[in-house]
Amino acid sequence: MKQHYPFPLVPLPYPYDGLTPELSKEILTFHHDKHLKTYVDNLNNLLAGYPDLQNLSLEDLLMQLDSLPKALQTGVQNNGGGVYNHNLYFACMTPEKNLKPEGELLTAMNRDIGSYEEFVTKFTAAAMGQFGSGYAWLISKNGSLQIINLPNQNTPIAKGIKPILNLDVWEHAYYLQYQNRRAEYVQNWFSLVNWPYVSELYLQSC
Ligand code: MN3
Repeated sequence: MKQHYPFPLVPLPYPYDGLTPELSKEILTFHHDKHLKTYVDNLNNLLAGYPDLQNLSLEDLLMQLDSLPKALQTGVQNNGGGVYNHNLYFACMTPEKNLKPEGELLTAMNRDIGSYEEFVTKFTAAAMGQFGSGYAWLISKNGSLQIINLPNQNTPIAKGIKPILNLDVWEHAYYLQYQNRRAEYVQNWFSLVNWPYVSELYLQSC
């Protein structure tokens, strides 16, 4: 994720039909090729006229929102956040179903959240409690785990907090398959989580 301008459309790390039946090929195709691509294109268009910002990574742009030119701040927050958040969301899923957290991540989860089962309950509550569009997040503050939710394309990285897992609950993430049944989408998503990858991000955050 240490790319800079022009930001690429990062390919899905699995085939478009790799997450069926929990997420249909149609959803993943629209979500990646249309929604994410739009954020990438918008971000690149925004930065096209600012050569001095073109060497900054996405993380740096998002962490320095307040020091960017005023005309860019909202656009980078929405579109830069859109790119960062989607890249994490897609990377945190895998066709290898029903994995569970292990090792140091599980130890931290048991200590800070209670258990894996408690994690599922609380993360579901965060995802369901996000009114309108946004994400549920698992964040690590120097190794200490916390569950939060944020609206729109806001991202914890803007506050210098390392996110290690997120769940997109914008309607575009599930509507084509689940219509208004966000709860069913959230429930099914847990079986897709790429816990080995989340563990890697967790260890980097400590
Ligand atoms: Mn989305």
